[in-house]
Amino acid sequence: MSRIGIAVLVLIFAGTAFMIGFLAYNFQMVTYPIPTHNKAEILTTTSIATSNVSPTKVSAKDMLPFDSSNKTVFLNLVALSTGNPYNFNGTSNGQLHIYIPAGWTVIATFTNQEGQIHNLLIVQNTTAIPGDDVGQDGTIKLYVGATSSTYLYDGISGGASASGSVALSPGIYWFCCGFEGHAAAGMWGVIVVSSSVTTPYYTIS
Ligand SMILES: [Cu+2]
Repeated sequence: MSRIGIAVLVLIFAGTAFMIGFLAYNFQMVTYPIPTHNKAEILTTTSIATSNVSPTKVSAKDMLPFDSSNKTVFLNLVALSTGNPYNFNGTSNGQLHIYIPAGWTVIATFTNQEGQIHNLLIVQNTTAIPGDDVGQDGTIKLYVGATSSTYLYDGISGGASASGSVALSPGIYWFCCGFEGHAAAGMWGVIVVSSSVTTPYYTIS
């Protein structure tokens, strides 16, 4: 076989191997952003008071993806199509707690695998639990898949993804769906930003 023929075969083989690796990587990133709720991950910490934030509870399976070189945490939230339709990663009603070091930036990616339209907001809440309009429960810090004028009725359809980023000051927030009534139906969790957190992690209660 000629050298050119061999070179072409090598290029085809290398290109195919690269594409398989690329597809496998993306499949993993989209399909397994955070493990969904299962009993093995239930921890005893349920308080959201910042004074109770304990970095000693970090274990490898509870870590969030992050890049410490630029203080960025990747929050991959998915509305799953199974169970409660008003869920993030299979959790509802504040079960999922995200802990982020003060001064870090959150890059949030929201994927909707559910049948209804949803969006993702981060709200600095002033009430204990969300009402029908989370804009009445505090200050909205991030809109993903909607805007400040559309979040009550707009979002992304099933199969779509959207993302956004925000730097949050120390405090307690909700991540929630802003579509009217969805957070009140359970589609919310808690973000704690604190200087007592050194590495991003999460717990599910
Ligand atoms: Cu929703």
